[in-house]
Amino acid sequence: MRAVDISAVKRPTRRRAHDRDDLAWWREARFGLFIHWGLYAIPAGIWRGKRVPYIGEWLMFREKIPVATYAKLAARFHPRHWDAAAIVRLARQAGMGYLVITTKHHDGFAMYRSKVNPYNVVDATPWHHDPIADLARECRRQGIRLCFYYSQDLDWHHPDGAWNDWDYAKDQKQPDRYLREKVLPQLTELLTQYGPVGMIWFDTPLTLTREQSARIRRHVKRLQPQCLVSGRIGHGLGDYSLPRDNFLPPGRLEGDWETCATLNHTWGYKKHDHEWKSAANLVTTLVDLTSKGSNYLLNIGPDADGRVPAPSVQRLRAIGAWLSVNGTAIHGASPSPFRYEFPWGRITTKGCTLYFHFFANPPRHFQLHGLRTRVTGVSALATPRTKFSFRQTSTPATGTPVLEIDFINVRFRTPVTVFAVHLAAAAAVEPLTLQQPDDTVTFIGPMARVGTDAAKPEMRVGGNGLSENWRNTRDWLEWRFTVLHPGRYDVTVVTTHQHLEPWSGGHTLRLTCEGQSLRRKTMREAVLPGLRSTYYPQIATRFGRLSFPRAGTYTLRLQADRMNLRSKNKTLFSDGGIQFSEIRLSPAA
Ligand code: JFZ
Repeated sequence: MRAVDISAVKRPTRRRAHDRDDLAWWREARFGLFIHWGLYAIPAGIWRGKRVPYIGEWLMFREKIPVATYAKLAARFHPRHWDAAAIVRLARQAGMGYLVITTKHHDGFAMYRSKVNPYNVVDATPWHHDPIADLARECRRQGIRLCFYYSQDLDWHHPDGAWNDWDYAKDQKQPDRYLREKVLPQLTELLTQYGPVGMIWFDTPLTLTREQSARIRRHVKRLQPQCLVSGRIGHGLGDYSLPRDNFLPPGRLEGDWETCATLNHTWGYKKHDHEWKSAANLVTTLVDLTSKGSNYLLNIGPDADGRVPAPSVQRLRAIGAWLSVNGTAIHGASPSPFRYEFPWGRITTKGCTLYFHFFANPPRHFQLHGLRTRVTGVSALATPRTKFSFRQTSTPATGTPVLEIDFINVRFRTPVTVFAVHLAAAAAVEPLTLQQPDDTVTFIGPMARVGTDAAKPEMRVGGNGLSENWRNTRDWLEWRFTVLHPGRYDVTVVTTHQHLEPWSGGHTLRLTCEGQSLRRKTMREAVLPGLRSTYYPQIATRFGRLSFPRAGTYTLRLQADRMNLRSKNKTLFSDGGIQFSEIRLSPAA
């Protein structure tokens, strides 16, 4: 069974120039509110007295609840505390520019007035009310872009929808009838009943053909040409790309991306999920994603009464407070000129200004390697009159540009403090992987050359920056890099996996550089701390030591000597091969 390629990665098409403007508002926003709200908020992650360990909105599927049973929840849906104005105000207070609400999730229940299907919140509940009409009114009034989540493939209520094979025989399903009877007519309703719609956020394109995805896309663009289509329409037909949920890339992404994320570990409301991320984690994640060219779509799951959990409100307002001071370094900002991240923080760009986002108090004598462009000034973003002296030199041995900033009397404001570095022109940087001022060197997939001892490599580095289809010993990754300080360095190879899926380890890898060769089996020796490890554990294997006799440019290659492929490591979304994340060199102790 081939891993499902939910190719939410937009295939480059020869789009006419004006299409790009469609994304202008979305790029300016950079930060949006995701809202998962529906009948699944009633059981709230509890079924037959048992707390379920998985994401709350998947209850019907995971418990194989018959349609007749699940539909009874509608009779209990009467949210007395639903307040659309408050929710849109919360998005504004958080510094968000758009809002994506679930109009129909996988359970097939329409959270709006649907004339083409009675299984909806107006006709099937005692509430008899259309919350989407409220949100449309409030988004218009408060200047937030209204967007709709719509599950175009999975539908566990409609006989022809995908993935309910406990009520309906799989081989009896007619997907085209489901598109004709439900998907296309409901998209017509959504795109004609509520005014301008910013985007349709499709999801889990697991069974639909390319032709069906293309038909859905054409349908949306015919009704509202400006309405964006998210990457999970599938088959690369989206207007921008999405990685898997809660995924943070190892390096800068190319093109337009959006990462959707939870505030705890569920999208739909769960009574007992109190594992809320800290405001510091959330601000740092927003900075990380913006520096890598990705939007951040952060979720709330209102309860069955329409209330937004207080911990969600607190955290969104905390992010908003940070953006009220530092928003210019995020809203409308472009990614870092460097493809890799920094141990001290991240960089975002706006015109000829770089914003240095520090995750901790910057060292007095701060250094940055690789910036070729002349700096004209350095100031604190929060207090622009606070200026810092700086100088630019280059290392004698390798000619590597070095920017030094004298961060004297810095007032560090947690969780992230931002400095504006003004340039004489658009930023230009050294293209190669570079040794950092803390003497570490980090090698990431997006900066590698993919090669093979065979005719054509099968392995590739995916748009999300991780290796894909690395299932043989012929293909390899190779980097050119610059060492500034000769010496001996400890080598760590980092691989990863989605936290609910098995880790593909035990492969014997060979790392060669400068006539030296290190050969090891990947072992789960440590899980590296960091933002990414929450959902994609960074599994570290120590590979030994490399020596560099002089400063200069070197080549490093990573190749598998022996694969340890296990079918159990194959899942719906991963091919069971090596998921390479990075290699780290750190000065030998
Ligand atoms: C999907 C939904 O199934 C889920 O309920 C929620 O709406 C989320 C935002 O999207 O979940 C996914 C989709 C894609 C992947 C994983 C979970 N993926 O690509 O690995």
